[in-house]
Amino acid sequence: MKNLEIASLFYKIADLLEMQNVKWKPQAYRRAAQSLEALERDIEELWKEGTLKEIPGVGEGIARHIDEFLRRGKIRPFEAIMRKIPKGLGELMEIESIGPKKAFFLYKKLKIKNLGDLEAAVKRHKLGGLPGFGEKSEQNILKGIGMYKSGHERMLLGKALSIAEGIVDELKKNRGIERIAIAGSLRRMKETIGDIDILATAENAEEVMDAFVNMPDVRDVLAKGTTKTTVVLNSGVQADVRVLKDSEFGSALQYFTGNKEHNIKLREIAIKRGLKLSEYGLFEKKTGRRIAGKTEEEIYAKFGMKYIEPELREDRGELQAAMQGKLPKIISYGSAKGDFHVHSNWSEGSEGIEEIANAAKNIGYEWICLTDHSKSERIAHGLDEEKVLKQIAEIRRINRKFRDFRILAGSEVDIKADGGLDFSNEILKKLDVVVVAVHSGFKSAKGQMTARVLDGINNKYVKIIAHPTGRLIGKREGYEIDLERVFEACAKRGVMPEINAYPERTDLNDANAKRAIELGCRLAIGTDAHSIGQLHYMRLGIAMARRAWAGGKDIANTLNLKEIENLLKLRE
Ligand code: DGT
Ligand code: CA
Ligand code: CA
Repeated sequence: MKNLEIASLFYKIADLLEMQNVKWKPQAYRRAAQSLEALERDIEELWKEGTLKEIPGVGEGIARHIDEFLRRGKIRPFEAIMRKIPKGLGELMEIESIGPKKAFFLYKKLKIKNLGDLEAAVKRHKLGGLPGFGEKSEQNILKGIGMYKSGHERMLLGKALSIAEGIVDELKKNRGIERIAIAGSLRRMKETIGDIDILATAENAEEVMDAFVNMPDVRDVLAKGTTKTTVVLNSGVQADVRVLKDSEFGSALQYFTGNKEHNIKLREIAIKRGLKLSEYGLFEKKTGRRIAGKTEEEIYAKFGMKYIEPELREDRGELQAAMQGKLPKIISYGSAKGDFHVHSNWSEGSEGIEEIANAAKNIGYEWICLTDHSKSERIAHGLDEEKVLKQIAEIRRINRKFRDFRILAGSEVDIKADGGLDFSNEILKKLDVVVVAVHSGFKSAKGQMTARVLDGINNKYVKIIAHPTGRLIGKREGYEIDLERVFEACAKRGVMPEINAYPERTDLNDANAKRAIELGCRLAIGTDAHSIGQLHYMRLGIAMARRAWAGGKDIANTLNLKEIENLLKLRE
């Protein structure tokens, strides 16, 4: 699939245009890129069908670029500009405080062409005093470089998952393939992934390995054998494929799923019982007789345990719980009946309200909550009072067209620096769901930020606190905040902390979400989708909930329309 390749090209084009101060167009390219990233079908199929323009955000001009790219492998008008601008400026813009304009400025002024140049310049204090670079800039940039480096050693779950599933689909075409599964941190649905681990059984291992190394996404082959092959993909991530004996598949899957600490503990339990557990099977120590190995279930069963879901295998007490028969029944994938956090084209999303509602209905949802930004979020085209009232009316009007489905009129309302909300109670009380969030002042002191958020959630109309820590993986650490106090207040007031499922947010993360539930909170999953294609991030949100040991009851998305209306006290 060329989807991601074209998306990243469009992001690049957007940045180039922004460097040259072009208005509007950058945003259009970014929207198209977002849609392409989230597109489930192969762009080339749509191209062949002539339906490119049905992709949200793809109009005449962008469709022409896609067409040219698929025919010629490049887009002419941009080739020339790209040649003038060094490639490394792309990584400069990954640093939080540096956008396209600053990157271009640094290049013109100091000949900074890449991160290495930038790091050297900062260390020699070349940036201090330049226009647009305040006193703390150098310090922040150094920190940003550090985060970039650590962030790029690991890939976001959302991205790695679609790459790995693409590989699995491709390998499955091989007739000899019998069983195949993703293992490792990816199977545990960890928020970031070091490398991709895939296990298979096959009639002919060599054929499978040939098919693997010949995939177009493979950049380098590091090692190729009949039991294990390791490659580097175009995205820079490593992927291993192992081909195993059928009798060992379960024990290998258990072993390579990890995590390592879970495995070590389980092996210790085995030893105490006179058994030996390895990737090759579970054996009696004395006789060497194999007693399990074909499936994971039979291995855990030999220890008197129920099957432990991979998301729980993090050595957080799951083995003790399993031994005592106290494993939680965690929320299942596909059990969400709605999404609490979605943007429409009234603010920074790609599609209109009705289109989003229809897409949600097609997923099988019974409700969806639209949460465009409030007025302070100017960059994201936040709605002012007049517009928000108009939007509520529009939602009510569209709702009349649906039976057994409802669009909830929500808003993602800014908690301002003084703890006040961006809309007055007059407006808030007209909304079905008030979601509050912090979008500024990320460097505030812990006490100040905690007080600000507590003020926000203590407003009686508030139902959800979105992305409660504000972190962006690989870009920005969360702000300092006393989450214990926030969760306690949420539990008391019936405010739901969000698990924001947008891949680079994943906020709350697993550990924080687990703590929130322990303190009595119910959680709300929001995809923060900016286009219909991103609604499927729900799966990543549920993954985090599963890693937080959440049951269906702990997550409000499992409520049907009636139950949601009761919970939110919505009249018809
Ligand atoms: P990653 O790739 O860094 O996101 O994390 P994992 O968990 O996928 O780790 P990886 O790819 O190094 O290894 C896959 C699994 O193999 C790991 O979760 C557990 C198992 N494993 C690796 N090394 C060891 C080890 O030294 N001892 C044991 N017991 N298991 C190991
Ligand atoms: Ca791995
Ligand atoms: Ca590995």
